[in-house]
Amino acid sequence: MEKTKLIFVGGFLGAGKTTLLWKAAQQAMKQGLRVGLITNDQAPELVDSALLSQEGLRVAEVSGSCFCCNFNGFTDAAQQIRHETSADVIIAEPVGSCTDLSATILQPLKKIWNRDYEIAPLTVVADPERLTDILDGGRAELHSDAAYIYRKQLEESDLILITKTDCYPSMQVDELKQRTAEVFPFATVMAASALSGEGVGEWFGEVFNRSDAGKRLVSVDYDIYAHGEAVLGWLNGTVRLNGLKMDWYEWVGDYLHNLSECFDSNNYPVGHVKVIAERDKQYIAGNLTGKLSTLSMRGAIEPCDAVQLTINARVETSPETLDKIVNDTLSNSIKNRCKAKTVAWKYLTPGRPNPTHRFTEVV
Ligand SMILES: Nc1nc2c(ncn2[C@@H]2O[C@H](COP(=O)(O)OP(=O)(O)O)[C@@H](O)[C@H]2O)c(=O)[nH]1
Ligand SMILES: [Mg+2]
Repeated sequence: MEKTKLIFVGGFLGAGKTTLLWKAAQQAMKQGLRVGLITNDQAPELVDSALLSQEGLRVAEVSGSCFCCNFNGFTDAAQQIRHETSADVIIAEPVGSCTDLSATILQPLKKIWNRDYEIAPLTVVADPERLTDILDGGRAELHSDAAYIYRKQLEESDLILITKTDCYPSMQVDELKQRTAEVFPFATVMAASALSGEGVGEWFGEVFNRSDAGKRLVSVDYDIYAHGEAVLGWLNGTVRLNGLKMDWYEWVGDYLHNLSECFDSNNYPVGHVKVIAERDKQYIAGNLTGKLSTLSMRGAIEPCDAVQLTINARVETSPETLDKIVNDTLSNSIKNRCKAKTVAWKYLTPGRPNPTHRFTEVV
């Protein structure tokens, strides 16, 4: 069996990783490639997996721990996809608050799994607004330790992909590319819109054809890293909503709007809040990647009386407070309209990262 190309797409929460996976997988399949995807989170009930599966893609999930701290969970998932589908390429999305991937994932893969996988350059996806603020020496509205993680992700990248280019004039994108290349001269800098697809093929071609992965190791202070992750409350939940025939697009929009107002008014910075409402093959997905102005929605469900709603929230507040806000807002939003039955519900603070491997030399 041929080697499978393994492409990692890192980058901070809300940067556009999952959307890129989805668009790149669609384009690659059109070229006749067999594609598998791997998502990752600290807890089960992933919106990303639900969303990608809704698109008919082969998705494996490593949940309960990040790839770095459960390296064998990652390789098990990759092996499963490789053997079930004879995948030509697997695209994997590590947790958005993870860094030090070169030392903890790429080097061990190059050393131990060289027979089965050819590793692509480590891509780090960056949202233009947050990236600009970081280049300006700011914190992108994040806690300083979370901003530290953001910078480390960029520092260790082989390739920085500026995303969401459809939202900005091309001159502004070109300027940002140039500034990024000056600050991170070792990385290839590219730009794309995963939403429109522009630039995605070029990025995919670049990483698919290159195998200079994890060219550098960066020094990461695990105390700051651990604290940068621990300032975020983490909540993953799934509920079944039953009610009268509802306009679910409007309901999901109202719910996210109310949640966002609550986070903003309390000054709890949002890493990423995403929800997906599913009914058979139909879905509505909603996202917040910062303040209320970042709210976006897509998809459609015909009016019906029951959906399954999955919520993933990473917000700078305690998990208990996050749980209370998400729950109270849910209760207020469904009042007199429908009933909620909990399928799964978990809130936590990520533990201190404790990688399975941490190489100190480039392989
Ligand atoms: N306009 C625009 N929005 C995007 C693009 N890529 C992602 N997004 C939006 O950014 C938000 C976060 O995207 P997601 O892929 O879930 O980010 P992740 O947390 O890095 O996986 C969602 O609302 C997406 O719809 C893009 O290229 N253009
Ligand atoms: Mg994602």
